[in-house]
Amino acid sequence: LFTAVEMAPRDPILGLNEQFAADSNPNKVNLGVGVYYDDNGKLPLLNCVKDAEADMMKAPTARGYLPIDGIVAYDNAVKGLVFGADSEPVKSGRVATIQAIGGTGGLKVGADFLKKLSPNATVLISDPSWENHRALFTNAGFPVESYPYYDAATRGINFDGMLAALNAAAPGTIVVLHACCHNPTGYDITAAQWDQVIAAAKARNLTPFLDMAYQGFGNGIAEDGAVIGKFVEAGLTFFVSTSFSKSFSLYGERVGALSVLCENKEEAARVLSQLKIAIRTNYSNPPIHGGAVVAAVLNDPARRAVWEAELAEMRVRIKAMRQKFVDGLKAAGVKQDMSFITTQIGMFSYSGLSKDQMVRLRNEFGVYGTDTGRMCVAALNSKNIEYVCRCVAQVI
Ligand code: PLP
Ligand code: TYF
Repeated sequence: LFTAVEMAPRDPILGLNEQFAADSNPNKVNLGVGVYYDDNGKLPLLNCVKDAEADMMKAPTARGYLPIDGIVAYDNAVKGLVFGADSEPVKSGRVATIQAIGGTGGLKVGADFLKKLSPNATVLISDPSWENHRALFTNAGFPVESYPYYDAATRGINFDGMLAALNAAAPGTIVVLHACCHNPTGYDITAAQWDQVIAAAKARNLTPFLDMAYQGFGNGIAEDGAVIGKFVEAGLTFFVSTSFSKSFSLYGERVGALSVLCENKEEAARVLSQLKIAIRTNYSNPPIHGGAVVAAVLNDPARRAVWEAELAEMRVRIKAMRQKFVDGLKAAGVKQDMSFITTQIGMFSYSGLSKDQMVRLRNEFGVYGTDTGRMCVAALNSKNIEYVCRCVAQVI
């Protein structure tokens, strides 16, 4: 049966982790995968999470099946976070939200639902994008194409190209947009440019699918979420996937969500019923723990304040590391202007380094980034920054 099975290629990002683990270089630094580490190089366990879990342990409960769409208090907290607790869509009940297995699960449930709804649609993702976007929508049965995004020549966004592609897209095209902290480039479009994207989506009758994997990592929870409000204001119906992997440092608990903004409450009920079919036929219902923890934090004012402070601390530390990276590269002798690193936002920096340079960094110095030149600046810290700057300077 399996004799003809071919070896599949490794995930270009997660595969780096395996290579990193096997590297015996004592100075090695992993800037490959998008994970936030604190200044001691440790994966944080947030105090808000610890506190919620300690409370749960005081009164352990049995584990029945959750409803197909997950914990109600969790889904409601997600709605509040994404749309605003007092927003019109939440108050009028026209958001259908389900608890998903990570942000990836939210994308997958949305993709499966969309395939039934719009079987002949094409999916557009940014060029470049998180590679799993392409794989996931391809596996759901869609042709996946891309819209221009990164412009290597100007170290920025080819916004004219992006807009032209959206304006040329067939009605019904599903457009995957990074709500904030674009992965992999670190470049987000401006508020004024979002307005133009929204106008194009409206004029061309496109289906926006906002991937919000980093809410709070850019400029703040509300600031990063403001783009959702713009889509609401424009009167569009659209999809939003949420991930708490990074913002709660709960990567392995697989906590995420999918929200679909509908025309009205009755439509949202019908949409929710179809999302449940997609869930049932994939994994039946979600796991409890991660969702229960996030709900216990978001729905408790004191814990939520702790979370917001801890998230802010992560955000501020990343920004500080960006500045240190720019300064350190200069001090290490890099002549070219690297200040673009501080105009990027979120976990990643598209460094502009070539594949050859990235391979050298890995093989000669044990500094791991992706072949595309992406580095996770959220893994830099006061102990490894100087070494990384020296190594990058050498390959430049
Ligand atoms: N979308 C983007 C843009 C991401 O970078 C990630 C990263 O993990 C995800 C989705 C998936 O999130 P999760 O790990 O919660 O599935
Ligand atoms: O882009 C990243 O590094 C994160 C983590 O298949 C990730 O989003 C990477 C690859 C993948 C799943 C998650």
